[in-house]
Amino acid sequence: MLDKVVIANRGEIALRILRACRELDIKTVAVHSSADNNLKHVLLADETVCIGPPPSVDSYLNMPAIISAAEVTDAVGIHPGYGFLSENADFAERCESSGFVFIGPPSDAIRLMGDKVSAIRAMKEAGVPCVPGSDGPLGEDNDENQRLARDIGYPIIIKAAGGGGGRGMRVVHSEASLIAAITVTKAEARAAFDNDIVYMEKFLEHPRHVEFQLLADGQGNAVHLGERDCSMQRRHQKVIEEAPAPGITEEQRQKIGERCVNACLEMGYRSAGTFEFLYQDGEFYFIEMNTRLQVEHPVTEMITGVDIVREQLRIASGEKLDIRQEDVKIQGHAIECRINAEDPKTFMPSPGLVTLWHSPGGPGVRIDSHVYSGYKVPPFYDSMIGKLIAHGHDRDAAFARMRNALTEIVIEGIKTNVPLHREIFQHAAFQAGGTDIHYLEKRLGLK
Ligand code: MV4
Repeated sequence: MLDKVVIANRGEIALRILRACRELDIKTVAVHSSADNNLKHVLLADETVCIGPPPSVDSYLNMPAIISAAEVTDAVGIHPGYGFLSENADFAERCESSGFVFIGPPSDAIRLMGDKVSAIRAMKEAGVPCVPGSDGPLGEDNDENQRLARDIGYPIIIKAAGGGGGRGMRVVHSEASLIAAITVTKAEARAAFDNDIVYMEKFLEHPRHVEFQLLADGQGNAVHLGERDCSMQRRHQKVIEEAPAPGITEEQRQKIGERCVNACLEMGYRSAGTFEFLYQDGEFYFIEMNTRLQVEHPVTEMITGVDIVREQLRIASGEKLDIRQEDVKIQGHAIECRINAEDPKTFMPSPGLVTLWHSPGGPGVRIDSHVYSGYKVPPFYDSMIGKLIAHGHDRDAAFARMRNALTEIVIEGIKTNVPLHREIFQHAAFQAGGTDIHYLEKRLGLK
């Protein structure tokens, strides 16, 4: 097993990684910015290194500072968490070339999936169902692009190969605006990603966002841990996630899960990974793969009993997966509310001193948060300050526990989106399950 790991992240996920390390007797190094001396995992870590001033570019995105911290502490591995450098292939490569284990996939897998055109090509070859669209990048020929769009059928969407997560895309409803849309999307993509390659897909108008969790050991073994529904989102920020996805049959799960396993094996994938699909009218369409641990991984942990961070650490230390697909059993239902330090009406960030933090509890209730009474939320980073997760024997039971927990939780001193969650859990359509990616924004009156 790895002897010592640098946790190259902050907040709740840094604490989550620290806990997994402790269970495996791995020593921890918390690297942090000068704004984060009082983070819970910094207080708990075996060693700490301040790697720079508050702005992320100078600290959590500062590759030489993180690698130097690993060197001076004699660490063996580096866990990037999510966000920051977690999907930066150059960082993964620099970790490895400096002699450290990057706790994630091989850098070439990150690079392959970071380019959405090469990702889709790899998925098609592995038999993963994709959205009807251009076979690769769009060329310069306007007539040909118009023919392609007509064949696919409007509306279509133009997406940047270097984009993802909602960046660099444009919907086109008719031929009149196609050529201009391609030109503008290419220009924006060149400016944002230094890569003007774009591709075309059929635009699905009312899909759900359903994603599959994978684990692979890079030694010929891979399993899927079923799927999550992440359709409850606002401006590409997920608000509530659940597992399993309402209405997905065991047959669909095994069929799509098996294709994802196959894709992992074919590309020599290692560590945790997520296959994002759009799900509409009973069909799955792959859109992107995330090559990191995800925020919403706990809902999968709750329904499978698999500790995903523990498995990442074991795999990174060279151990084989000891979970077989037939051992993965989905038990009950889990749901997660992201708790943000923000105004529940305007969504403006609300950093500051948390004067009182009271966690809910009881059977099937889990809180992943670094916040405590007296903690000051700094203004420099993402506003997510924790996750509340409820598990039950079925969806209704999980909902009942979540409603209780949302009633019990007390956070004073800053504004949070807890009141918004309390309201959403009264929505009949959400309670019925299967609402699409536009539901929440419509209900919030933003569309
Ligand atoms: C789409 C789509 C409809 N049709 N692709 C947005 C984020 C990025 N991961 C892909 N996205 C979308 N791609 C086709 N062909 C609709 C979206 C989309 C979306 C997807 C998942 C979750 C939330 C979303 C919100 C708006 C649009």
